[in-house]
Parts: sequence; structure tokens; C-alpha cells
Amino acid sequence: MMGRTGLAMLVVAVLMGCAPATGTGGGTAAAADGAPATQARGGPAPEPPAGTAPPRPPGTPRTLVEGLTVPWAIAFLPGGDALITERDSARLLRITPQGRSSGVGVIDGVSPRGEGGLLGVAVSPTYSKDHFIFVYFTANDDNRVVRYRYDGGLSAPTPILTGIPKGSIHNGGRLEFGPDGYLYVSTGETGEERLAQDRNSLGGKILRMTADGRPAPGNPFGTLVWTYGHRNVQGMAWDPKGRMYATEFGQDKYDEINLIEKGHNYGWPEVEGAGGGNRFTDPLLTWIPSEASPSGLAYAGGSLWAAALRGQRLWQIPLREDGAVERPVARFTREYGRLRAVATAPDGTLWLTTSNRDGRGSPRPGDDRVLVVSVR
Ligand SMILES: [Ca+2]
Repeated sequence: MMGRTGLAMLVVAVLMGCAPATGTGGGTAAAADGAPATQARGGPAPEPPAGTAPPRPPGTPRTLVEGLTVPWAIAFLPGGDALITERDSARLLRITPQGRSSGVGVIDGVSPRGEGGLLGVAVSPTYSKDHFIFVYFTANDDNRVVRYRYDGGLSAPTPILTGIPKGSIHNGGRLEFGPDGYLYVSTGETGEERLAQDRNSLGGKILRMTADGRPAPGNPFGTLVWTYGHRNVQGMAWDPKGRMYATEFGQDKYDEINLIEKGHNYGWPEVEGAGGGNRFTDPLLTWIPSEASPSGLAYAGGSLWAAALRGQRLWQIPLREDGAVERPVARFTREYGRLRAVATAPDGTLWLTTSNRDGRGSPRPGDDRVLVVSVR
């Protein structure tokens, strides 16, 4: 773990050693407010070689679907269609790559309030055999993960995990299957900060489980907990080498991107951002919340992509071979408003959703929408 002095030197090295953000597609906003507040904890050699090319910019987004209300998560079926949740209506939609939308069903028992509602969705990695899909939602008394069979319609609802703490804020809610075939679930501390450090609470954690909701083999504490010390994680992604990354909403100083490693403690509420010393794992990178507030996270084309709510932009975070992050580049700043979900489609494009109807945005005609972006 790196001490404060080392970190400070790295920040300076990163700021001095990288190409300026102007000219890399991020627009003036990235140059104006992107650079000074960004810290990075790289590998042993943070300074890129001279002449390192800026990351390749994404294509121009096109609108695939309009007229949604707070779409929260995207998960792809094997044929390339996507399942998309709507937080407040509790609707589950199916959307084709051509933009045709149909209702799959309304999820039973959702109690939307504040940041809670129908949140994450995931498709079983063995869907062709079991037809399982999974949703994460806020119910009357808890947050929970429910498995359905989806075969034309929804059937056989089975709560596989109940009793996740709920609140009007910080409900976590992302569901992703890892390359190991297990289901990862991000939870929030619901505004009760102490839950994050309590390894016996399901709040403020990243959980790892089987399709039946049991602790996955190899979990560090023999429980569902994979990592702890989280405030509110709403984005998880893996690179091609199997390294796991997550976004984290900070309180008022630092939003984070973390490298997620088994059993680690990510510091909340003792530490926000870097400076965890030997006790806590520092983030790979931080932003001030006004330029980020990152929700969804995806990997595509050599970069992580973080959808920013308050920051109203898509952050491109180039990854090096060794898993270290390079300086992030802001894309589409304020062009589409608040961005919530980002997912990599089977064809390699990124799908994004806006979140301008969540009570904190300024809806524009057509909101909320699903956008498709080429990253090749
Ligand atoms: Ca942290």
C-alpha cells in the first residue's frame, strides 16, 4: 500500500506526464474541470511512455429507444436483445438491437421510494439451459434479489436473497455475473454508515453468490461478503484478464474507481478517497462528485466506461495491460444529461441509458432514452 507521499508524487506525475484532455474528444469541459481534481494510484510506473497515443474516442451515440422513465440497468440475452429495468414503474422491458421495445412484465412487490425501486437485472450465464434471470429491487421491508424463469413470460419467482438493508438513499442494486460464473451483488449502506464496516451486515458490500443465493465457494469469510467498506456501489465490470473494477459514490469529496479484490476493505466511512494506509484499500482513481457521481460501469475496447449522473458524461478510463488506469477522458459532457447504466452488447457496442426523469435531472424531449455507441 502506498503512503501519502508516494500518492502525492503519483498525482503530480500523472498530471504532468499525460497528454492534456483537449483534443482527445472530451471537449472543453474535460480540460476545464477534469484535470485538477483527478487522482490516480497507478502501478509502479505511472508515467506513460513519451508519445503514448490518446485513447481512441467513441463514435457518436444514436438514440435506440425514447420515452422511458428512469431506466436503471441493462442485461443482454444470448441473441442480442436486452432486458432493461425501470426503477419507479417496476417494468421489465425487452429491447432489440433494432430498437423494438416490448414489455416483459411488471415485477411484483417493488416499493419504489427515493433511490430505491426496481434496480439491477442479470441474465444467467447458462440461460440457454435454465432460462434464469435475476432482479434486485426495493421491497416493503428490504432490498432483495429474486430469480425468475423467463421463457416467453416471467414465472417461478424465487427470492434467493432477502434482508438486504434498504433506505431512501444508497440502495446499491447492481447485479453482474463474473467470469467465474458467480453472481455479484452491490449493496449500499442506506445512509447508516456503520453498516459498511460491519461484516455481518449485508449493507455497504459487494456480495458473491451462487444462482441459489448461497455464498459462492472461495468467499473470504464463509459468508456472502466478497468485499466491504463500501458506501454505495452501482457499477461493476471485469477486464479480459478477469480483474474486477467497481464504481463508488463518494459523499462530498471523492468518487472512486476501485480494483475489487477478495476480502478487501475499501474504507468507508473511515476514509473517502485515498489515504487508507495499511488498513484500507485505496481507490485506483477518484473524481470530485460534481464531475462524476458514477453509476454503471462496463469494459470495452481497452477501457472502462463509467456512466456519470451528476457529472452528466461518460468517463472513458483507459486500462493498461497490468490493470493500472490511465488518466480518464470525459465524453459527451452535458450532451445527454444524467447517465445511469452502461453495458457492453454482444456485438461490442456500448448501450447507455439517461436518467433525467429520476427527480434530479432536467428532462428533455424524448427522455429517458437508450443510446448506442460504437467504441471500435
Ligand atoms: Ca473507498
